[in-house]
Formats: sequence, structure tokens, C-alpha cells
Amino acid sequence: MTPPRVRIRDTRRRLASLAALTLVSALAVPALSAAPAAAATPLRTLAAAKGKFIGFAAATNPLANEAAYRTIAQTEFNQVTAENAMKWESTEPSDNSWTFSGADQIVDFAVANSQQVHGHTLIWHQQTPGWVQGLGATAMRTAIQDHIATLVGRYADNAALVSWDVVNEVFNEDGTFRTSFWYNTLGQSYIADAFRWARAADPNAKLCINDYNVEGVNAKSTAMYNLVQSLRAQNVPVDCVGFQSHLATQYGFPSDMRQNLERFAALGVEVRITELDIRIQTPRTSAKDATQAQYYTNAVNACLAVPACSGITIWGFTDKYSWVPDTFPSEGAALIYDENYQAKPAYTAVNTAFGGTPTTDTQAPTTPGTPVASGITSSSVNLSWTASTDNVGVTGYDILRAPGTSGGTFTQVGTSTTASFSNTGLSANTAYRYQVRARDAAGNVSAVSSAVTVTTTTGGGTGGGCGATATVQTQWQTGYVIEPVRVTNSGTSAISGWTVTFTLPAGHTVTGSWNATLTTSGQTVTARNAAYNGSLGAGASTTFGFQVSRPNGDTATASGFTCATP
Ligand code: 9MR
Repeated sequence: MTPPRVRIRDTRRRLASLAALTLVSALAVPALSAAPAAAATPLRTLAAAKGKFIGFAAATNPLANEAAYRTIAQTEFNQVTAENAMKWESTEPSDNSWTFSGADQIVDFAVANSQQVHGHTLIWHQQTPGWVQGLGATAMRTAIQDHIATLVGRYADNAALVSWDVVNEVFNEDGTFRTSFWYNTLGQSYIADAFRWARAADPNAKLCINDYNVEGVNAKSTAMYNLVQSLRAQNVPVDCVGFQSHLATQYGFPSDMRQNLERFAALGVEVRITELDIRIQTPRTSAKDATQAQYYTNAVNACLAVPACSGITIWGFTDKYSWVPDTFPSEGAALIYDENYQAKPAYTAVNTAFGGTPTTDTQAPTTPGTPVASGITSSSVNLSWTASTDNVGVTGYDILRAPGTSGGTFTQVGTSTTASFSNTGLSANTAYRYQVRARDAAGNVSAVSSAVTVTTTTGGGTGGGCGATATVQTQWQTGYVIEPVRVTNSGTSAISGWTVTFTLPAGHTVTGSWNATLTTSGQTVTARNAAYNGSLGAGASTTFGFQVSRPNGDTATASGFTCATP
């Protein structure tokens, strides 16, 4: 049965519309400062200049849904391997019932971004459905042949798909064959058969054998070496050997990696680093980051030193999506970007090893303007602010929020790539303070802006309602000016007047006001609209201001702004 071919033109259109979405999500504040990122020459440019590929293992979910993930994926890499989407359980979960959506998604992304694809993986003892594992020898052989013919055949005419992992992890650590269901049913014959069937399905693809813990010279890598030599002597089409390179800083770097790659290269095969990640014992520290960065440097240097090494695939790129913490408790942070897509020292190491000169920019962006609130409802507010500027470019903003009108702690509630943000899910008739800060392309962070206080409306669907946000314009030892206090009609119909109430700290006195009439009772101040600014259509806003004197050295300001109609 011939499966449908990939329809690249339709998919390109779909990817373009996805790319238009803006990324706005809640993220934790990163623990460590980040290293230079987008200010550096992209890895793919540097690697290509050295005749190598630099790739990543793609996870289908963020590739479809996260603009930040896609941006790095397409900017930094010229090669991609499907982390899971091409495995047997993903493509043929039951006999001759095929699902190509994830595999096609990755191939389409690669085509759209001029990336080469490595198919991973045809024959593996994991992520192979139960219906295959239980087959007898004849039926298993047929199943393998069909699976390879259909899956490899599907992309055989696609120039982007250049190579396949035909068999994966066939050895035990001591170099004996792993007694997988493949081996137990078919003996080692399945290996040569799989390579021959893959060659028949795509005569042009490089066909690889892939494994872990074979980076240095040891019993397992020597067994691999002997197998490749013997298969090639029998004209079995083994073109390439993949060294996964799931490394860990606590076990040391395999210092004979280059020598090992060279002995395989001497067999006439291409070699490649296929699943590079370097985990640490969490949490990160600067010292662990530095060791990890050195290991990444070592791995890139090993490949650069061996002409037969075609390139390096990193097993993901952001710590947000990595298999490591799920498998090794208390270990992780194995990749070159952190969970917030900030480049780590490991990124700088890879960039530098490929010949880049990442910027050493340390200049922070200018402080963003105080956020201005609008569209206040009982559960949401829109914030916008004057954008920051920066010598290497502002990449986005962090939005911080504290509860109430004073005290509490500011925590990050979201990020935005533009100078505006909409915060939803708020409680009715509740005060919040917001600040923003900017990030630049080199990972520098600006000072935080001044805060704006927002009080959500009472809600209840009466059609009325207003909100007030106050900004401290200037202050000195003995006083301050609050300007503007922005009054917004947050309801769905016009209002004919408004009253803003707020509290003065002890010892503070209003010494002047404009665009509203202020009356004071104890520490509570009531501001009524002036004759000319009481009428506000739905969504419209107006402003007033006032000046206060305070005891010398007191740093408190008026707080607790709430608005009522009329
Ligand atoms: O990263 C993959 C993870 O998402 C899967 O859950 C896991 C299933 O075993 O496979 C991971 O990728 C493996 C790769 O396919 C083969 N070499 C080891 C990788 C890490 O386990």
C-alpha cells in the first residue's frame, strides 16, 4: 500500500500562521544569569562553515505550540531528529495502521527551514508496540520488512531526509548482544536484514547503527567496531555509526572520544554524535555550568577533529523539555538553553567551539516605562508601557505582580515580546501592583519599572463600574506627586460621575490637586470628578493628579485606590 506523500505547500502555510502567534506565558524567574544568545552568530551558520551539521531532537508539542521553541529551532540548527515521532509505536501502533502526523510535522518544519532530517529509529527494543514483540520469527521478519519499507519509503524522495538509525542499542555494556525480543526471536540476523531492507526502501539515505556508552574506547564500543567491520565485509550497507553521547559531569568526559571516532572512521563509515546532552546533579551552580560547558566544548572539538564526523545532534535544546529529569532523579539541566529559553554557558561553549565569537555584551536594557492600566474588569487588566531600548536588542519583558496596594512580594506572572500584556484570572474588587523589566538578546535584564496599582472592579454584570490606577510621577524627601490617577469606565455602559477613594499614610497631607475635587477625612481621601470629566463612555478613561507633603525621610506614598460610580 502506498501511503500519501507529504504535502509540503499546505503545511508551510500552516506553520506560517502558527509562527504569527505571540508567546505569552507564566514563567519562573531564572536562578542564574544567562550567557550571550541571539547576539551571537547562529550555531548553524558556524557549523556549516566547518562542513558540519548542528541539530536538535524535536518534540512535536512545543514545535507546534511555542513560538520561542520554534524560533530557536529554526535560527540555531540546520539538522533535526525526531525525538519520538518516528519511532515504531508512534508510526505503526497496530499492524499496518499508520500515523504519520508527528513525523510529517517534523519533516515539514525541516523542509521549511532548510534543515536535514535524521530518521530515528527503525529497530529498537523500546517504544515498539506489543503486537510486534509477541510475533514468531517469520511474522516478525515480515513486520520489520513492512515497517521499514513503508516508513523509509515515505520519505525516500524527500531530499531533506538524509539518514536513518536502522538499529539502535543492540549491545549490552560488556559487548555481548542485548537479549531483546528481536534477538531472542531472530538472533543477530535481524541487524543485517534491517540494513538491507532499509537500503531497498531508500538507496540514497545513510544508514546508521546507534548506541550509548560507546563514545570512548571500551568493551561496548569495541563490540560495535567489530560488528560494523564484519557487516561491511559482508556487504551489509552500514554507512554510519551514531554515538549518542548522553554524558554526565559526575562521570567525567570520555577523553578518548576523538581516538574512538577515528578508529570507526578508518572503517570507512561516517560518524556522528547523535543525542548529545550533558547532565548535572541539580541544582545548577556556576561551577557545574562551567564543567558542563567544557564537556560541550570537548564534544564539538572531537567531531571537528575528525573529517568523517558529519555533525552533532543535541538531544533537545531547552531544559524545559528533556528526558533526563524523568529518568535520573536529581539530575538534569543537561542542555544548552535553560527552561526559559535563555542561553546557558553551554551554548556559548558550543558557539565558540564552532568558531564563533559570542558577544560579551553586559549592557542592560533601559528601564521600561511605568505600566499604564486600561480595560480593567473584575478579572483582568491590560497593561502597556514605554518600550526599553538596548544596544543588542530587547527580546522581551517580564511582568511582575504583587498583591495589595503595599507590601507583599513581586513575582513574575508572565512574559511578553511586546510592550503590552494582558493579565487575566484576577479576583474582583482586589488591588494588585505591577512592574515590568526588559531582557536583551545577550540575557541582560533591566531594572524594574515603577509600579502601577490596579484595583479590579466589583463585577456582577450591572453594566456600571470603574477602576483606578495610580502612578507616582516624582518624589522628594518631604513630598510626592501622584499623576496620573487613571479612572477607567470598566463597564459596558456610560457613567456620569465617579469617586476614587484612597488612603494617606500617617502624617501625609494633600497640598494640591487638579482635575478632581478632593476631600479628606482622617487618612481617607475621596476624589470626585470635576464638572468636565465625570461622563465616561464604556471603556473610556480620564485622569487627575495631586501633590502630598510628608514627614522628612518617609518613603511611603498614598495607596489603596478604588473607584466607584457615581
Ligand atoms: O528522549 C526520548 C524520551 O522522550 C522517550 O520517553 C524515551 C523512551 O525510551 O526515549 C528518549 O530518547 C532516547 C532515544 O530515542 C534513544 N537513545 C536514548 C534516548 C534517551 O532515553
